[in-house]
Amino acid sequence: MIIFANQTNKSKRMKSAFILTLILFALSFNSYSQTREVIDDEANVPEYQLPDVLTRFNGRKVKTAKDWIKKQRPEILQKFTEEEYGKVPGAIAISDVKIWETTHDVLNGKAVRRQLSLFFKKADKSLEVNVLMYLPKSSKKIPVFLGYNFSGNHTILNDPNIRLTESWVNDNPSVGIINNHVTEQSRGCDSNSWPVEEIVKAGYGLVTVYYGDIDPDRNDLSDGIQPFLYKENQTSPRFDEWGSIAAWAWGLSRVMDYLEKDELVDASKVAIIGHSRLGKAALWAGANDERFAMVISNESGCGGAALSKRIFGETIQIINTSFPHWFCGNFKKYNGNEEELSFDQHMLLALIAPRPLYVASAEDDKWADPRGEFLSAKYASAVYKLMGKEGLPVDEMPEVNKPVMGTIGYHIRSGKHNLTLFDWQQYIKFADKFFK
Ligand code: GTR
Repeated sequence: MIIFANQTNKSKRMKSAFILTLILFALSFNSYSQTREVIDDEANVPEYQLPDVLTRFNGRKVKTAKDWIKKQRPEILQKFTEEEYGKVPGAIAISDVKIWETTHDVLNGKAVRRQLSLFFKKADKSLEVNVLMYLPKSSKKIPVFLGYNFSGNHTILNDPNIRLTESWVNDNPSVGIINNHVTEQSRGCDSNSWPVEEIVKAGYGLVTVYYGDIDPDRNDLSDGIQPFLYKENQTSPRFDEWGSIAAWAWGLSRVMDYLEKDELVDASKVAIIGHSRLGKAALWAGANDERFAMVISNESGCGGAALSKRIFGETIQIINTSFPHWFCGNFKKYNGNEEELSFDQHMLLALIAPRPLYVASAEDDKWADPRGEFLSAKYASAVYKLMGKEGLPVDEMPEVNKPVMGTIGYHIRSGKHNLTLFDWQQYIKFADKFFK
């Protein structure tokens, strides 16, 4: 059962009493949360209260689009920044761009392949970010999907011309990723998730980057982009400073800085897409950077589209324990303590409004809580409506493999946690609806 929290003074007083009780409880007993089992049965979901996206933290109601834009939106963005993902403590711009190639007759003469590197430099530090683009041949500027890949640009297609990343990569010996480095063997190993020909045929470009070029996905606070902004003697981000998800989101914005200057790309039509942890990064990038015209979250789950207060599948405690580097330090205080959150992920989705947003789940991906992802999209819709857009066109979760598309799109597909051709086909349709 969901109850919307109403921030009246009385409820605030009750809340304080409740917090005190909770603290005392936590001190005197071994916290229930520490031993809490993973819930994957709807019948066992505990009752929870969601904050209303149109009620401000001071209790006032948001009644107009102007109030949303001027007051509520910045306050919500600030909460997520300080309490969950962490702030970027300064600015770093692209130092150099090196275009390695622009080849006009790839994919049987239908596409252009461009490869380039963005360089970031500060004092003795330097970071190279490889960008791979496939675009349909055209005299016009092309709308694109921009998304991170998991193991290197060369994994999305078996094309011997794609440059290999030299960054640290998660080991996967079965495809030839050994000692945290890619080899020739891993070319095309993730091509099932990247239907490049279909994307190009539909009139879209694909721009992809290996996320580890921005920040390798390991709990090492000395690599990646964050150290570029450490103050003297600082060795890790402060409690309210960027974790890896915020770093990856930052990276998407820097790629956008480049795309705005690329003569082949229509930068007013860039859809950012991400699967799983990269879906979390895409949502956070979309919330922060309104230049992204569309945001697509593929099974982003906990810390992405799924509600945190709804305890189902992965929880804050689990994610913060498995991946301590993903979120900012402040987010750890919500481990097993979700009721203390003054916000939830439907408010993150609302930050995308009024831009088109697609949230996708998979039936067998209970870990990401499909229903929690759907409800989040549903409760974000209030902001879309306030801004004169449809939001999600349904109130109840649609059947499996029956996508729905308002200004918010949603589907739950059959099968496992993955980015599939079916998912892409829906994203292309969704993009057609708004970009063509
Ligand atoms: C899981 C993690 C999820 C999700 C996933 C992925 O291990 O628990 O939150 O991000 O990884 O990125 O594939």
